[in-house]
Amino acid sequence: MKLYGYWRSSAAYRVRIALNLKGLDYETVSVNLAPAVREHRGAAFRAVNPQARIPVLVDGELTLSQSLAILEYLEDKYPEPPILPANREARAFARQLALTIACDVHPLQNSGVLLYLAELGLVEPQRVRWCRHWIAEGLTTFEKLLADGGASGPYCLGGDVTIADMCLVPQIYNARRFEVPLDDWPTLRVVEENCLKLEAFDRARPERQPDAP
Ligand SMILES: N[C@@H](CCC(=O)N[C@@H](CS)C(=O)NCC(=O)O)C(=O)O
Repeated sequence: MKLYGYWRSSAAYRVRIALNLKGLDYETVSVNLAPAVREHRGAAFRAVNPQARIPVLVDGELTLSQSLAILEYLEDKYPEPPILPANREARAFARQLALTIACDVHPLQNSGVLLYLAELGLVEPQRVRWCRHWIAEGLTTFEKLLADGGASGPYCLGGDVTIADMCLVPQIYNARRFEVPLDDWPTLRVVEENCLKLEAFDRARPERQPDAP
């Protein structure tokens, strides 16, 4: 398998964790998202993904974008170890948590959105404030959802890692990047700490990627 990604992409980070956890070998193809380069906007990468976004997983004849679709595909094709709970209600909750981040938090701070906000006239401190606002709102919701769901740790849904953890850990990485204080989310910090003790998460960290500076 081939994964088009970028060291600092949190959506690619989700997929790296799943691939590692399932013990799958893959080749990394780095697509440089840095504002000065924007390799993803060029014709070569658009031929891979017309949406000009990463991650993209290539598995034989299949070329698939959208990190959550990729996670579900990996789960279907390589079910062991599972990254979705067997219980229907828990599975729905794992998806709810994952989508809270993937649909409602992460898209508001990706590089294309931030560049467009700059075009609309928002200066850097305003753009950072924008990111911090949506990250804080999303993580507050996530913390409350875990508390209401009776979170007992060590991971979001108890003893097994799920797609919820795969979305949470990269989002906390982004929160740190934008210097969002994490004090209000003690449960999330503990889950992150527990996840990062696992080799699959540790090897997926941005700073451990071959294209990291
Ligand atoms: N919903 C997509 C989001 C993909 C996405 O926005 N990826 C970012 C990197 S984390 C990207 O390619 N950004 C490029 C841009 O915004 O122009 C997914 O989950 O895969």
